[in-house]
Amino acid sequence: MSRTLTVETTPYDDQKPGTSGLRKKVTRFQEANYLENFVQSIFDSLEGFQGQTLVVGGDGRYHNAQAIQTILKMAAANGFGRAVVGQGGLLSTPAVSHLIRKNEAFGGIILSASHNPGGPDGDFGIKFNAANGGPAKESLTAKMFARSKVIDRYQILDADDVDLDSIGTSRLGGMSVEIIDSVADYADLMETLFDFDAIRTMLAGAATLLFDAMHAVTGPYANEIFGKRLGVDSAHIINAKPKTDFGGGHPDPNLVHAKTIYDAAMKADGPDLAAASDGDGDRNLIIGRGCFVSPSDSLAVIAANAHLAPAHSGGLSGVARSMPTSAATDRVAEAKGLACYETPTGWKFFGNLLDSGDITICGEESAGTGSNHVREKDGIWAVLMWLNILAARTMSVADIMADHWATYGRNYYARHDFEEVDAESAANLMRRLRERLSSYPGTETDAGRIQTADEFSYFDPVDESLTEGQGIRLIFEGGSRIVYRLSGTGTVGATLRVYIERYEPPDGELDKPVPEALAELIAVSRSEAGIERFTGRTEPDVIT
Ligand code: G16
Repeated sequence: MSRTLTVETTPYDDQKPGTSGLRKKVTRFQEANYLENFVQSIFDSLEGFQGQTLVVGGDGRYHNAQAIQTILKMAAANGFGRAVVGQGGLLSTPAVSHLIRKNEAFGGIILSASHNPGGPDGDFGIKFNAANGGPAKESLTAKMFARSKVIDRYQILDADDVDLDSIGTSRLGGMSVEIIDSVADYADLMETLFDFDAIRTMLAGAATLLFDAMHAVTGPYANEIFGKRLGVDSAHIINAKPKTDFGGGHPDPNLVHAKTIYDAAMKADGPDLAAASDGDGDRNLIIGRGCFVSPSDSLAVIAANAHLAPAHSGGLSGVARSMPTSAATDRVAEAKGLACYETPTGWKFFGNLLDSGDITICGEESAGTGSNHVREKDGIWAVLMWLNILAARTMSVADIMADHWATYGRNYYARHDFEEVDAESAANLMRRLRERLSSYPGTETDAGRIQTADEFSYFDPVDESLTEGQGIRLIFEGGSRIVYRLSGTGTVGATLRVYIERYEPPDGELDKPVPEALAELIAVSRSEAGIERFTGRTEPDVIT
């Protein structure tokens, strides 16, 4: 017989959810009651979940399975009626979003630190997604944080662990626990959205896909969808076995950490499409033969071509991008007469617009693209969308990009990350920029005259909430921009992100190397913010 225990605890002061949930070192999460405190703070911030369904899963990183056992016992003790859990504790973030919606669940708990490294010394993370399948809104995460600061007890069932590996239903106190196939429901959803016949036919011909699952959660999804359902040779789905430490790698689908597929794609006989996803399967990397597609451009191309996929054959209702994402998508929206929204960084800000039907497609510069099929960004979805576009247009990725820029112009774009800088120095840098905002308009720089300068805030047209302090923008005459903001996903010090963008019209020079096209703006981005003075850094750690 299991019984409910009420355990006394003391608060931690660092459980403020960031851009996407609470992310800390694994070792922090292993401290006494650290996870329990946060889970109870989630439950204490929710109302009306008694007897309801909770979806639980994670990206398989170190500590995933132990954390799930704790969460299930706490969910049972707190009165949930049913838990739906991916086999082995594995569920990609978009799959959780889909399962919440499909099961009409109260919500879900996702365990992931996304693209951050895993293993005993790596990172861990936890977030709550609501009944719409999307990440908790700011108002709810604020409640969780407030609760975490005063929490003094939590409830947990004193019971044996659940067998996470065997599909089937068991009981945990008054709660039923269903262990389900991690992939099947999600794969079925994908088949309803895209023209699998056309993609299969294309891939059975000369066209090739190379997919890197980075030893993270998308391996089983890629094997089922690309392998079994679309006929891709298993040799072309690499690093497909999920590992608790991602094979010692860094599951960030960028040109540094997915270098193998980048190198393959740059060869004359490389794959037509090389792609990767991250730790929890929501980010994507798209590379054509000889042609890297930036996430901002990928969003714009998808907005321009989504009607070629069955799910969007009737057209789009509108599109949205996060503020630091380039304005390439705005050009498409303008040409097609679509509403276009600019939101703060964080997928949670797209939720209301997707729920209200104001937008169908959205995306971010941070390798995220998605649609109204779920309420998370979706890596496999983005790859399938590109495959669908390639199958319909029978053009190479490079030709699609050239055609896109010739139609809409090109937004040259780069993001420079200064990682693990001293948090106070980074805050001072931002404060100084903020203080100087009113003096910027009219200032002449080597990159042109600054027209406006502001700190981005967002008024949500659906729930009328206001979110302030979302990044400093210097906007130049002609539309060039420099944006500064501090990341909300790091676990050590602060990460300063500098986003640099310049628009080149369709009849301009469209094929310059990006660093050359942005050279003057990059120099101004460093000097105006005093990056070296505040951070001691002369060059960014990562450029994407
Ligand atoms: C999360 C959020 C994204 C955000 C990204 C980067 O992604 O879901 O919306 O763009 O972090 O955020 P920041 O610039 O604050 O580090 P993921 O894939 O890490 O969950």
